[in-house]
Amino acid sequence: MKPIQQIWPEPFAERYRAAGYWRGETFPAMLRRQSEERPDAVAIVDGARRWTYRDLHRRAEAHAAGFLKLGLAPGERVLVQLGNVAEFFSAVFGLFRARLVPVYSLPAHRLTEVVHLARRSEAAAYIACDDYDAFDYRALGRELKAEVPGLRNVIIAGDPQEHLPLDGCVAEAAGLPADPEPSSVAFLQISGGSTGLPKLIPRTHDDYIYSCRASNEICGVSDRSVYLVALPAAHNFPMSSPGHFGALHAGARVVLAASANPETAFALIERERVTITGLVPPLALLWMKAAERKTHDLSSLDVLLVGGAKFLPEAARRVRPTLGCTLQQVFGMAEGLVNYTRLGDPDEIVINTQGRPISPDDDVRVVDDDGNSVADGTPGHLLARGPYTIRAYHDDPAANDRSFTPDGYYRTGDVVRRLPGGYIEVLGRAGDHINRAGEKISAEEVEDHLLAHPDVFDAALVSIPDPSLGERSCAFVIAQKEGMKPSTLKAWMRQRGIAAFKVPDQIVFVDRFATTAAGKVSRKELRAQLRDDFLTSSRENPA
Ligand code: AMP
Ligand code: DBH
Repeated sequence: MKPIQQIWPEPFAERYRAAGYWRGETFPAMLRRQSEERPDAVAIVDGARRWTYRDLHRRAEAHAAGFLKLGLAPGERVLVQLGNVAEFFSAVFGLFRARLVPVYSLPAHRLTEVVHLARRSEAAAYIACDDYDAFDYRALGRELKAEVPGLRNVIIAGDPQEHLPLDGCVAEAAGLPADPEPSSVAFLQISGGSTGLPKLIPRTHDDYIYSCRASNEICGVSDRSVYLVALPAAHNFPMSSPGHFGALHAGARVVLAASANPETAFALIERERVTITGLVPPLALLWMKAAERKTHDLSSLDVLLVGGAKFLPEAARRVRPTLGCTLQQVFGMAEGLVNYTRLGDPDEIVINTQGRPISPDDDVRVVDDDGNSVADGTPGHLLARGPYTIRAYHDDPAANDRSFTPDGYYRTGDVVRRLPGGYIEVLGRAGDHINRAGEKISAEEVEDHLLAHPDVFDAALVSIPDPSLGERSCAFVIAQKEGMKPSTLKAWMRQRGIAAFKVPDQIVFVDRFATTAAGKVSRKELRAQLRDDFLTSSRENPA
């Protein structure tokens, strides 16, 4: 088994400890502390289920012992693909307590993604819901086990069929190992990434808890807060910005929404007196529109965080008038760096910028193509290093070479402008990925799938501006045969076992791709050119 680690050079680690960012806290210790300080406070609300901090702690301890009894050994990795259900928390805190390492997968992932994550992390077990959002994860678990021989156990929340029931993975908590080291990796988070399949991001207890704790301060989260998890719980944004882990760190209440649609979410806001939540821009637009009908009492909502993709100023301006709460823009990434507009910031800042970094020790640089710093106000590539930004992905030397500078900065891939006060405006990105409503899609990965079709000669995937999604994906395809239809190719993509958000929104068949005089064109240039041609021609022919 390859070791999992995340190492900052010692002088940096020393400074982060001395400055009080890394305090030696761990996730198991955090939950134990809450269960002692506020045993009867409600920690998790999932439909009619309400778990107090004591309940959550007891369940996590019992699972920790149960997982070890199954034969899972401390240090082993466990792929977790649970929806927004209470079991996400008992299972993940159980894994932390047993020194097992959760690897997060999103509910939208299908066989291709889970096989990749399980192989790359060398996962020994898989934990999923029986059925979630009309998809049967038991069948997925069956296929996964067949594909990845090292994966020994499939554990299911709900009706397990032939698999192991999560409910049954419990044992007497006596004899559990000591808490993990604060500097050890707590879990593998995943990156949407711009090339290929998701990359694995090792985050330590120290660094991640710091980002949650500091986010709480910036977003005003206290033990009186109620945080609604509207986005998928495994995503870095609702997990840490300030997210459900931030909320639990503060002793607040976490309310789980099975769907982020306004009908479901508004009813929960009213019932649970939700004070804070986070959304991607297309959902924020939907909520603002739905709120005009005033069907529910949203008066408890203090703060709405919007991020994951650019929230346009015109939309940002409408948050307070429609939803009656304060907007915080958040620009973050699973690799670390998170920026927020602050609660007291003037409207101009909140509406027009994506915020400024959490930490005084977030070292951000904006550079030109040659790596030289550019003046404030000038667009450039954003680089970051700091007390909660990783220095390396897990087991991916090629990505590490591309994504980190020799002196340890993470190349975010984002093109930004730095404004007075250190605020950042996101202008776009350098890499070829599509940011579809906050879901990052790698052009390369989808092109690879398209090329696997026997009648596809070549394919290029590009992003097209979209009024509701922000961006949608458009595949330009050269077919080998006449008469192929976009709907047939889409249907074929859908059954390839990939997350549905990766299926191109639009497919345009073309006869050939233009090449330069030398007969060569990089895929990057090709995509840019196809996109520009498409946008120009659709302006000329608005039909
Ligand atoms: P990931 O690496 O999958 O966690 O995705 C992080 C990326 O999402 C960032 O590098 C940005 O490209 C994008 N992103 C996140 N928040 C924002 C935002 N508020 N505005 C624009 N882009 C964002
Ligand atoms: O898009 C993201 O990955 C993201 C957005 C906002 C994120 O990871 C975060 C806040 O922490």
